[in-house]
Amino acid sequence: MIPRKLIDKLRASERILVLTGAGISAESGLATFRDPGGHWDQYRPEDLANEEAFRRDPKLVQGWYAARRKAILAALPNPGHLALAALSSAVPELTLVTQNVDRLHQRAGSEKVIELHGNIHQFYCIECGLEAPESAFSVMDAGKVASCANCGGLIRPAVVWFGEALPKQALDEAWARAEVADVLLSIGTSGLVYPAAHLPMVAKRRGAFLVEINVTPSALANEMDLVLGGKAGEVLPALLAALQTHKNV
Ligand code: BV8
Repeated sequence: MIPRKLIDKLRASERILVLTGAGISAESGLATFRDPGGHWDQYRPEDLANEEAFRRDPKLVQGWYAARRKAILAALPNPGHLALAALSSAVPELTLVTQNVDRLHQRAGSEKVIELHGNIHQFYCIECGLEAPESAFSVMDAGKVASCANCGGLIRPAVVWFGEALPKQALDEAWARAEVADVLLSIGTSGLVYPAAHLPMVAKRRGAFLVEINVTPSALANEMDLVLGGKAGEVLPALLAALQTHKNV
């Protein structure tokens, strides 16, 4: 299942960059965004993941994020997350950049995770910035609008919405790592959201070997040197096992 060429590339690699998307959390039972039955099935991105939509219908958007947060807290890292965490100790240097906001990589043991789109575990007041207390989640779970105890402003998730800039430090670091990567693994992402979807191109321009792991070809598949069709939770453990087997030869 794992081409020898990829094993050789990984064994010779000094710096690996991994970019993940919602697909790596699918086997933890979490909906993706654009697959059938995914988050966007019922809504369009513009309906939920942007500030105008939030201010227009805070109950809908808060309720959607609170429900996702609840599902994420009940979910467990899957073999794909765990294999990536183990991979980072099987190679000289691995940088993990994620578009996901679920923090399952961290729960799987990945230590250094660059979060391009923020995280769903923290909420804050859109007016004064005060971090929301735990009690705000029960208000949202009850279908009510949670507002700030300090100034009455609306409470929002600490994620990056459409039209919002990505965290500068995360973006700069991801770009810097892409420019020196010799292998890039793009895992479980449709490659449709920018600027995250630029990352593989940055690495490619600098000569990196690009690999995609996805159940269906993404929008970036034609740019890849190797496309491995399959579930991240199956391909990544096989990749780790193959690397460890060949390591001993
Ligand atoms: C910005 C919020 C500027 C958090 C999200 C036209 C052209 C190019 C760009 C644009 C454009 N018009 C507008 C833009 C910019 C826009 C954009 O890219 N739009 C797209 C849709 C065209 N980008 C932005 O607005 C970004 N900000 O540009 O700001 C700026 C600069 C300075 C100052 C001010 C402003 C902000 C982008 C972030 C938006 N936030 N979500 C949340 O709610 O989670 S995006 C959302 O999509 C998620 O964050 C998600 O991470 C992201 C990407 O989706 P994927 O992770 O790839 O998930 P998806 O469902 O799409 O795909 C899943 C994949 O997994 C599939 O391929 C599937 O086959 C695969 N899969 C499924 N199961 C498995 C699997 N693979 C392996 N194993 C499995 N088991």
